[in-house]
Amino acid sequence: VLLLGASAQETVAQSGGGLTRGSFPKGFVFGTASAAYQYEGAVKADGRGQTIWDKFAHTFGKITDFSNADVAVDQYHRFEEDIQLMADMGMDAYRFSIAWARILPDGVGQVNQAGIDHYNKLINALLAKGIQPYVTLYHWDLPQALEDKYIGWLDRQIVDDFAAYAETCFRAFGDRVKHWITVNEPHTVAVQGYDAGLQAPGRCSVLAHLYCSQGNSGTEPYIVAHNFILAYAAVASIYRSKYKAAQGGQLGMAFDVIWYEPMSNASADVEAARRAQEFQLGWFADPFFFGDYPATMRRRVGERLPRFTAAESALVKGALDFVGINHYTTYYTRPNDTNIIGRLFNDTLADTGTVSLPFRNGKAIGDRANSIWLYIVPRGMRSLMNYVKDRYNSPPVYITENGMDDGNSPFTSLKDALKDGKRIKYHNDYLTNLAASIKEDGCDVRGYFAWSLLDNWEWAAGYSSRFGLYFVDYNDNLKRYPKNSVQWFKTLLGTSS
Ligand code: PSG
Repeated sequence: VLLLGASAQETVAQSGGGLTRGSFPKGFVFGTASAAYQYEGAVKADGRGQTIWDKFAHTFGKITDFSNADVAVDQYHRFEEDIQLMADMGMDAYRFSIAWARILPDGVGQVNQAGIDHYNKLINALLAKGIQPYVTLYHWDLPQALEDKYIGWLDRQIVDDFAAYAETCFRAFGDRVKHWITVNEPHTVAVQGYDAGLQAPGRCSVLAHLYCSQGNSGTEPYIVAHNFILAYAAVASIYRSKYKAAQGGQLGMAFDVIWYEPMSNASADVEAARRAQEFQLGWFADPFFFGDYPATMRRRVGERLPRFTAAESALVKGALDFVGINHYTTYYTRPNDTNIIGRLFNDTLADTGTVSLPFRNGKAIGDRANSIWLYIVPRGMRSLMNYVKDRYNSPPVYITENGMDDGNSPFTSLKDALKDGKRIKYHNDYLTNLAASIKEDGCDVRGYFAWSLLDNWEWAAGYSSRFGLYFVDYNDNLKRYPKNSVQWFKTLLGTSS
């Protein structure tokens, strides 16, 4: 069975799996994605301020391999080389994030010209190779100064400060940047940062504050989420009134979305899967399309769920130009209203009254990647695109992230690490389902970004996880080597019929 699997992967690798650019609509955008803290390194260079992730990564016990991203993959200094790697594959676009603390080291106030200069160089170098910049304004690296000043995203003041930072970026880069992803995965931040406490700023109240010294898992995720939504709306309103006419760009957010399949056909399971999705995508997307949170959330979370005033609701509704979707995996879902573990570890999960698992009757839903949460279920992509189309009336969508990781074993030779047939099959199968959702189901999907260009620093998993199309040799000066998936993408992107 193992041998058969491997040879099937090789066949896909050689043929390109039958996918070509022609499998997608004209103008469909292909790119790779990254994030400042996971890539840049150079954390003290050119006046950059400290961020909550610098502090978190340097807190003992938070990162599984005891690493930090002080150096990461050094893209701050190697961006020209890396842009050549993108050009070699024939990529149309690059999604990267700007580090707020390079632009405004204290989060507010004095602009750091060296930070502006850096991103100008990066953007110009991309455009010189014909690669469009898709810019994330916030990929989790909040300036520590704002966490110290008012506990960051928990305070309404963040809305104005984020808007001022965004406006600085529109002014500096908006003549060349036409796609802005304001916030990456507000759901992940709310849940991992303020409920489970597994990511920065590491707040939670689970286990009687034994794990996090401060936080409230039952209330803070909802407050933070609310401020993300209001911050987006403030930024969109500024962009539309002051910059859009001259710059002509588009604004969106990138939502992390697991696809939930009912554990069985039983109506309780079907209901549970729907509810899990309302608590994930609905929590953030419903306000932008309907002006309020899902009714299910209001019913279950009650007074802990903040309310939009009529004016806020009007500002939020219709503020997204496109929906960004980071999609990796699919789970089975069933109801669970006595969720003891959920209550202990994760209060928003307990609020959903559901449990989602990658197993049914002891059988996995798909092959697993290296990350314990990442099961490979390509059909989930097509189901999810149809869900977005049906629930939100066909908004334009970009897949802002999709990919899988291998482990980082000291016993794997470089030669073997470059043989990533499993990754090729992953992208082939997810892209095949994406193409079907567009061509056969009529979903309006405009582009696809593979996570990630290079192996990089995978947050709490540190360097133990390798998501790259290119391998990075952490033992030899961070040298980049193409994995086989690079050739696969090159073939896909080079064929036009
Ligand atoms: C969060 C949640 C899921 C997947 C990925 C993320 N999920 O529940 O399926 S994090 C996301 C992030 C990026 C990471 C990448 C891989 O935006 O920075 O490196 O995915 O984990």
